[in-house]
Amino acid sequence: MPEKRVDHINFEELEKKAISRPLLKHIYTADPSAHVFNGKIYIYPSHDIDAGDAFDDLGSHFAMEDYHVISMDSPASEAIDNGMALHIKDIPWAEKQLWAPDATEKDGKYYLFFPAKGYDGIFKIGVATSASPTGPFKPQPQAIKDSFSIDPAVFKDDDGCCYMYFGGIWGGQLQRWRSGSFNAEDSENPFAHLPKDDEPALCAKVARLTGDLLEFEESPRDVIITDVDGTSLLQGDRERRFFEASWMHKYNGKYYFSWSTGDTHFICYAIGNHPYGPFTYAGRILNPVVGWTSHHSICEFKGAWYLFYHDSSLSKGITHLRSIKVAKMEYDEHGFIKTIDPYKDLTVPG
Ligand code: FUB
Repeated sequence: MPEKRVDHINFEELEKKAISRPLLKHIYTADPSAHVFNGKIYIYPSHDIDAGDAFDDLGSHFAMEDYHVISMDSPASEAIDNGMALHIKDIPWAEKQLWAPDATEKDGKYYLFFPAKGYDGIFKIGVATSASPTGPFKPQPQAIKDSFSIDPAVFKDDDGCCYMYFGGIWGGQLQRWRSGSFNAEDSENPFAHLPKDDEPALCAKVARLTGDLLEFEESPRDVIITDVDGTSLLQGDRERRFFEASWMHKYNGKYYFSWSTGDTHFICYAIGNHPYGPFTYAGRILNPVVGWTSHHSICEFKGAWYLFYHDSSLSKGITHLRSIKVAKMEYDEHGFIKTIDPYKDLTVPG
């Protein structure tokens, strides 16, 4: 993961052209998963810190240790930091790197899903529960059985069934699970075990959750993304292929799967007729932001749609010190999402 160049960016100009401001300034936050519970917006972000770990292609500099839940009465109102909701020291199986989380609600109970590296250096996904959307959350003693990789996003369909979408390549280790078990060979090389450029791209994964939301009810399936002609996107199609940051939302009865293209810095989406897909590539939601990563969520509030995302403008381009933001999202008459430029008349090169 080479640092994105920032020496050419005029941050004063960027600030003026930005379409939205950081929602919080007293802490750094990223990967915002937003939901409406009881008429209020709750955001479940990563809590970025500078732990002093050197920048590398595996993302070791993302050394987060806890989660804070953020609440807002509306997308225009003040964002409230509700304090620490879960700390890594309270998760028995997890050693480090609390990356992008998500949450859902069932029968008045709240579930926080999160990735972390275990003491064996392997990313797994855990779940913690609380009676309140803001926590504190009590983690299960073990990671979810058969879970792997990073970036869980839990989607509750209209029939109440919950599906977890997850996965991320390079430091997110998804490519190490291609044979069904973890391949530890060449462990410091983030590019080892990836498909070749002319092979179908590695897919995000989806699994339906059990009724108690604590386990997978089935083996994870591939989230297949095809071009309009029905062919799978290729690994070498770096401006469109899946990298990390899965999200699912439903609009007018269709399922919209969205993701980050990682090293090309776009948020893209594809549309399907079922939570399992397949999904047809439909376009870009967000052009590149300042900072290497791009990670988002999409949430409806009072009939309008919002994109929650992050950038590194507040930290003046430091990749692992990001700030969550929100912008209004619009669809055209055919249900396609209008691409958002995070800075008016200003392109941040990938
Ligand atoms: O925040 C750590 C990692 O960076 C996330 O898990 C990825 O999606 C990327 O945003």
